[in-house]
Amino acid sequence: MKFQDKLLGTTDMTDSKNPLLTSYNLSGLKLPNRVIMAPMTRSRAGEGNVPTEMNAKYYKQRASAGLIISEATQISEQGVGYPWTPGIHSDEQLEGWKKVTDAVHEAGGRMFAQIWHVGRISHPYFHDGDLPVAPSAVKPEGQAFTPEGMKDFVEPRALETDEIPGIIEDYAQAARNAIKAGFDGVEIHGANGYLIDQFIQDSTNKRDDKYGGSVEDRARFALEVTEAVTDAIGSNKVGIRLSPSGEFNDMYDSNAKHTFTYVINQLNKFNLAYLHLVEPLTDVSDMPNYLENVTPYFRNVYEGTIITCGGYDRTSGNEAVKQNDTDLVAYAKLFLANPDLPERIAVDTPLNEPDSDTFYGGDEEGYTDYPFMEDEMEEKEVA
Ligand code: 8OZ
Repeated sequence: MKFQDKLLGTTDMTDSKNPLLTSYNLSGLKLPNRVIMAPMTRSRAGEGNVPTEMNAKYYKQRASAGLIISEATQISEQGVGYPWTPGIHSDEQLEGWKKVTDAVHEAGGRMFAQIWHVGRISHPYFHDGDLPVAPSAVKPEGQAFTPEGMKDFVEPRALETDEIPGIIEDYAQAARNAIKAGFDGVEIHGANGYLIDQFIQDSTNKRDDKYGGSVEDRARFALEVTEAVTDAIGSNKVGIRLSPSGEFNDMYDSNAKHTFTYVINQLNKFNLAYLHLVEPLTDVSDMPNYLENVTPYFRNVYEGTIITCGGYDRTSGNEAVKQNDTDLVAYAKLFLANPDLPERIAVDTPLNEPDSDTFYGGDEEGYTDYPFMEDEMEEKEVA
């Protein structure tokens, strides 16, 4: 019997040793465990930003996750900001994704697509020399990663008010495309300093139309995207990811706690599949109005399912579920390096170490060649 079947058959809410391995009803989608594969950019898509057989193999290997969330996936050409990241707007890309979702489903898994527009975190290289677009013409500190190497970020072009409905429709169309390509749902990427986050936070949104100014107006874009996407595919198939204390991609908000409390309160209206919270990756203890631990705080604000992500291991993940700080725990690097992470949590076996040299770009090395426990046991038997 495959581990996945065993797990489906044996785990229930009474698994007190490993609360992570209890099942969960995600808006009608039955998850056999609460170990979620976090979205991770791997920069290994094929020509035309089309997912490949190799990408299908990578995700299939990880099908024992309670839920796989895909790497960030562009809703349009305008939304591109990194090399070899997949899109979900062309027919070829949909065909590529169909191979991935078929492989994951065949192996007993479930998968959401993370839908993404990078906004200012891009470079004219990706736009035939045109400027990247953003809420306001505020240049990020730092450099864009291009196939020609690192290049300084540029000052983006501020979007005209009448361009915004078209971008919201691109998110909705990407969601319809995801369902067509066989995904079980979508996660709106509202985190980590990309377009939606650039609208929410006041260091990157200096607009004076209805999409900027007060927190209500800065949140408008995120909420209109959420409304369009839920109208397109149904709220039970939609999650959203936010990073309320994140500084990645040169982000800052003068009152982050207040800003995100407003956004998350508003999200309660949509009855989403989940809210996915990224814990801060930097020390924010000296930043006024920033939360050091976002998940326990927003647990008391958000009424639905929460996924938390950020540095959890087996013990702290189990503890977070047991304490009811969260419903589900997403693992990034540990899932990258351990294709059978739920099985390893079940037997409490040592974990493979992720190799950061092979995180982005390249081939099967550091992608599909991390060993399963069975491989390790066979190696021992041979030796
Ligand atoms: C690391 C490198 C490239 C992209 C994110 C999509 O932060 C990303 C990303 C992370 O959400």
